[in-house]
Amino acid sequence: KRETPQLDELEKGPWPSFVTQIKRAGEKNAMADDLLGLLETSYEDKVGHWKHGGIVGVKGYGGGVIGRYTDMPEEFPNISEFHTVRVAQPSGWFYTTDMLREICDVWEERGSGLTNMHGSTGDIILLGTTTDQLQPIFDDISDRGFDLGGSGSDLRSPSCCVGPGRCEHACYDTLDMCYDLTNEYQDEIHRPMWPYKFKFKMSGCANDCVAAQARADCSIIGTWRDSIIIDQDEVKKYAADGLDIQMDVCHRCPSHCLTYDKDTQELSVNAEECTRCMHCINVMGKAIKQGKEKGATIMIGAKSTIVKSAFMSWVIVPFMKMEPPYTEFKEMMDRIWDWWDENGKTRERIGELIYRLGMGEFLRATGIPAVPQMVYRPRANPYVFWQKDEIEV
Ligand code: SRM
Ligand code: SF4
Repeated sequence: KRETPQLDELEKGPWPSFVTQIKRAGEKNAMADDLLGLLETSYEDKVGHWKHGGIVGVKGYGGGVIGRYTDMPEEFPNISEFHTVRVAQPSGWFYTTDMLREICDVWEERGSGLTNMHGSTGDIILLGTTTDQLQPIFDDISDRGFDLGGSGSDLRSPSCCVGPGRCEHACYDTLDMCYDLTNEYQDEIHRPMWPYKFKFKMSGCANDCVAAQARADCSIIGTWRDSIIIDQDEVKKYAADGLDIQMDVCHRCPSHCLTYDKDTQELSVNAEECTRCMHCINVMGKAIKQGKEKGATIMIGAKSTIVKSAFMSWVIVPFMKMEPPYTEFKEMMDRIWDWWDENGKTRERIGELIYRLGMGEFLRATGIPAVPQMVYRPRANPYVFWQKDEIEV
């Protein structure tokens, strides 16, 4: 049995440990066992022992596999090649258990058996295989209806919230749109051709359960155009149950557009001021419903820290109907991608290009009309740092 005193420490916390899982996998898989040894060595040496190699992949695809090698191949021969395979997830991560078993069977036979369900872009991440197994893995998973996701300078696997599959807040069919865009943009996903990566994320409402606003070059956030609908009988029930409507709903409305009359127990809205943030609906879901004219707000530019800095996305279209085949949206995307492709420097994402050349230039080139909702980077940084005394343990 392999001794791993450093890694053992990581099993002692209150949460399930990835170390325990790798140990279990290591009992039957030599790659997983070598991975334990390499990780232990990394903790001893205080350096990572992974390196990038050349490009590896499968026939006809430029993305979907990330080449990984260790710099200690003599000590850990079973993971001298340890490539990651990104497999595009079904919209909203719905599977049958049979399908999951089949994926795992392929992976136990041809890889380390270790997965990351799911990676933070959304894919099924299969962690660690050798170059000669890549094509057979791809053939096996495509026989089962799966495909590789994106990596490198291409369109990354679009991802969406669970939307109408389970959630009454969904203002458009996020699952359908994610599936539709994935099929429409097969070339863009599989053939890296751009200055850098591009991500779509679809959330059915402003609760933004896939955190599109902080992570996607293009966020598609469900909303409605008309007024919220208030059911006064249900408002009275919330008041009777002890909800402090003035304090917990009106006071926390960001545009202060709600008025509550304590005597009549009636709630009213100044619809023009409502920003459709979802706060009141989250607190009083039975009494307040979204309007009837539903669609989405299109936002641009979110990304992480490399090159310029971390950006949150900002509005470019306050309201667009979101119905298949999403022609208006796709035509706009084509214009945006053309402009980015023409002008973007290597590794410059769309948000950074707009930052460099200016919003006016972007709007002129793409034909998107300027509107007051285009508040540029309403908050500049998605990271929130908590002070010690703000944390409840
Ligand atoms: Fe990422 C680079 C892994 C989601 C922003 N990311 C990398 C590299 C290639 C870095 C490296 O060489 O170690 C990692 C490849 C690891 C490997 O061997 O597989 C890597 N990123 C991942 C994954 C696998 C982490 C995870 O386990 O969840 C995620 C992809 C899984 C999937 O496909 O589902 C992953 N990366 C993200 C996200 C979150 C998201 O997509 O929602 C972000 C922030 C949003 C964004 O796109 O900015 C993200 N990864 C980055 C960046 C910074 C890019 C930037 O413009 O600021 C890099 C650095 C780079 O590209 O050079 C990066
Ligand atoms: Fe529901 Fe909105 Fe979350 Fe999607 S983002 S799952 S619609 S609450």
